[in-house]
Amino acid sequence: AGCADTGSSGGGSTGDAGSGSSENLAITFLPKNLGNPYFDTSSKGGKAAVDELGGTFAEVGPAEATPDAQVSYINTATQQGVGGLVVSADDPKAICDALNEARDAGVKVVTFDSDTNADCRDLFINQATAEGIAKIQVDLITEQIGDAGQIAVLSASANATNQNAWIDMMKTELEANHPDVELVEVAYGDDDDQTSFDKTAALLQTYPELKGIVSPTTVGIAAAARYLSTSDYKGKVMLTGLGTPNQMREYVKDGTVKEFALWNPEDLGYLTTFAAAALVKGEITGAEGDKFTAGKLGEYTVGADSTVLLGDPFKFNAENIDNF
Ligand code: RAM
Repeated sequence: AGCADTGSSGGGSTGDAGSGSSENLAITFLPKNLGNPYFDTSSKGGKAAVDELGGTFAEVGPAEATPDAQVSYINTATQQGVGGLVVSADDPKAICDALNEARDAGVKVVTFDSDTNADCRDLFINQATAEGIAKIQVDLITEQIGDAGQIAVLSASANATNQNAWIDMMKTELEANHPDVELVEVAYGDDDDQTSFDKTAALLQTYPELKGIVSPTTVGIAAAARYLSTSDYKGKVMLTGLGTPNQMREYVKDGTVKEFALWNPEDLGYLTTFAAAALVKGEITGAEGDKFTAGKLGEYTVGADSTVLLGDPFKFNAENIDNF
């Protein structure tokens, strides 16, 4: 299933005299941190796409999702002369200089999952609209607590671009449409399992009236579910947010969690790689209206602010969790 603009010439890209053989499809994935099953899955999709494209895949990343922990990995990728660098940003600004140095050296920079400021990357691949991700979580928690009472948010790290955008929109949505729900605290588990577990315990202790916790991070929701599942709060304090079906299955089955949401991280990694490759090949520049084909996922069009949208989030519950 080729697209119309490749084909007979053999090269496909414009510019210097070199043909397709000069395409640098060494693609490096740099997640927020290593050891997170969500990023293991997005990297799996990324590797599948790199293999299809005949390139070389690498994954590197820090142990902790702190604001500038990714800088040294970006610098190394630049020195190595990779073709594409794919990043889920721990901070919208702290890694910008390093990314722009990479771009000056010819590396195509694509953010996915968690963006930087728009002037430090060529493209952002967004898993779903921030409004949509915020709305689905507000709908889930308000439904589960009967649309009244105190809730808390257990987020990832305090500087995470994606969670901060979602939380802002969740606040707006709560204020506009859920006057009887009070958001009492946004706590940060740093996308670390133990920190998230401890922060869950602290929230429950600090707010005895707490009705629900929303955790917009797969690490946070899994740790919070583990805490709740063996506590007196199980089934009394509601927990929802964004989780992977594999991590959440047992907590849906034991009644700790009713329903939560996510997109397909594997597809996100796959799409991001095809976008990076299209930039490397010169098929797109990242301008609004640019079109490229992402293998089995089909054709995508670049939207405003050099952003590509994967699709809509999906809800998981006891009825469907075994299908994933
Ligand atoms: C965690 C990370 C990631 C986020 C998901 C929902 O794995 O914080 O950035 O998109 O949760």
